[in-house]
This record gives sequence, C-alpha cells and structure tokens, in this order.
Amino acid sequence: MTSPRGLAVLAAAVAALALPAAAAAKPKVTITGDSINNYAFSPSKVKVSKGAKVRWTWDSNAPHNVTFAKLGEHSPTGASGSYSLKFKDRGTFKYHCTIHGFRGKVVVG
Ligand SMILES: [Cu+2]
Repeated sequence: MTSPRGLAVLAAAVAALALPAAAAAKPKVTITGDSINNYAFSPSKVKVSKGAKVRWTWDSNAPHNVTFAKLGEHSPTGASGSYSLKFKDRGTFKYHCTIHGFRGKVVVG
C-alpha cells in the first residue's frame, strides 16, 4: 500500500532525525598543549544529551588525568590515555587535570 513517493518521504524524515543524534552521540575531547602554560582540554566545553558518553583521549609530553571531583570519577594518570564517562543526569559537570589544574566542563541537557 505504501507508494514509492511515501517511502522517499519516510527515508528523508528518518535521515533528518538520525543526523543530529549521530553528531552528538560520541563527543570527543583531547588534551592539547606542550607545557604547563598551555595544556588544555579541547574543546573545553561539550554539550550532550542525557545518557550520552563522552570520551577523552590524549598523547602528551606530561602526565594528565580527567577528574570529576564532585562525582568521584577520574581517569588513570598518564602521558597518554583514554577515558569515557556516561552522563545519566542533567547538569553542568566540571572537571580538571589534578596535575596541572586546567579545566573543562560537560553540560548535559
Ligand atoms: Cu595535566
């Protein structure tokens, strides 16, 4: 009963719905810089939907970590590493590297 034209409209609608979800599904943060003066999380602020997982990766010349002090969550400390955290609640979650003090935040909407 479904016409080819109906299928095309349906496919376009599904594609339109899928794109924003795919873009926001796996936000990635890296650590940039080469000295205590310019180490940084990049991007320093990410916005995600409730339930999303954020992934940090880094390969640096000094040890770093990703520490959510208030959540009691943190990555291992190392010159290279990766870390993922899933955000189940809405809110603004600040984190930092305990070695160097640079900061970032995850906003869960
Ligand atoms: Cu650091």
